Amino acid sequence: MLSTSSIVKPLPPEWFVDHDTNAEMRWDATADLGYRTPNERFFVRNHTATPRIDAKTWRLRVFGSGLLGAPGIEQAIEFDYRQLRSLPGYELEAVIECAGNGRRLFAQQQGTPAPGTPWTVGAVGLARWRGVRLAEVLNRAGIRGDAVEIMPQGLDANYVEDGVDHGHVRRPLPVGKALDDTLLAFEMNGEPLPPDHGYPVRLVVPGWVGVASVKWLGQIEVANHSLVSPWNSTWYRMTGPDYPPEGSPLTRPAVKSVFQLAWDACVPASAVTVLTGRSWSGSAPIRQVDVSTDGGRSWQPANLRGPNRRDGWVRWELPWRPTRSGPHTLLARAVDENDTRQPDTVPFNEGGYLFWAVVRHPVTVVG
Ligand SMILES: Nc1nc2c(c(=O)[nH]1)N[C@H]1C(S)=C(S)[C@@H](COP(=O)(O)O)O[C@H]1N2
Ligand SMILES: [Mo]
Repeated sequence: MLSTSSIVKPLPPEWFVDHDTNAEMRWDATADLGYRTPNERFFVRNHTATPRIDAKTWRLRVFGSGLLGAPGIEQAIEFDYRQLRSLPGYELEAVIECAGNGRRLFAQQQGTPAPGTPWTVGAVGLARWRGVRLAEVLNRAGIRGDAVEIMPQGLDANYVEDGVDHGHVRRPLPVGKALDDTLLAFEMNGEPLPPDHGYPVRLVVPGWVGVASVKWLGQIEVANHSLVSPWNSTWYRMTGPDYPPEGSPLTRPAVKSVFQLAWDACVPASAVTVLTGRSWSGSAPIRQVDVSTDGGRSWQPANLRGPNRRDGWVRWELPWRPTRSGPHTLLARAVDENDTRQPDTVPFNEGGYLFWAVVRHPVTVVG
């Protein structure tokens, strides 16, 4: 077992790669899994450590200038766990992906390392989330027509970096997205949220970078003006020589593809191996996935399987019978229904966010 005390669930090394307070899912261990990622396999991204929260004493506080009320008096309303669970339920399936997923590839593929958790491509998972629509709660709290942004905040410990205390994890979200399809989730794949994934209640912001889906939710500020936190002003925005200095906070990641195969996997020569993988986009279903087994010289369309919806991913496969032994580079390139196609390279950004170029996956054909 890996020993990171910041995560509660077991992290067997055959399922996870240890990144200190974070745990990356190993795609090569997912061949037997269905469409959704089981809770015990789901990657964990913790700025600090998983807090243990008692649902009986837990409260969600909703407050701020974006709520109806008498002028000059701050409005605030609290919901407890039972009240929340008694509201009309809502379910959705959504991918949660860390904005830094693929960060290691800025170094490995483009020669420009970026600081931060060196994820390969396993900081992503898909679950069925059940809870209540955030719109339901905001409407009951009396959100004003001129509210602009909300700021959900976690109950985990303050995030301290290089001696600077940045406070609790919190990130502004525009009211439009909050009222559209954002969920206050208390179940993940039919079970109460596991501690590491936000128990008792987390936000799920479909199609947006993972950091928007604040875990262990304790309060939501609703404001009639725009809001700022380090999570939208310092981190989780694109900065660097190819980006305008003011930048803009990350919202939807673009298109990505992965093979469900170990890095440097061995594949038998003169036998058929069915290559399997998944592709997803933050904005639309996937139209097509092309696979190359010869380093990008020739491409063949993969067969798409099963569900293929916006906010989800699609499974695909392609049988491959290698004829030559030795090192090979596999590539998978997806295009979504908005015509967004994975590029060969992406411009560098200092945070190492949103690596969405085609991944060059090394394998060795043996025998
Ligand atoms: N309160 C809180 N919410 C959080 C985080 C955190 O550290 N604290 N990490 C965020 C980030 S960066 C990501 S990618 C997702 C990861 O969700 P998971 O750990 O359930 O996979 O949670 C987000 N919500
Ligand atoms: Mo993240």
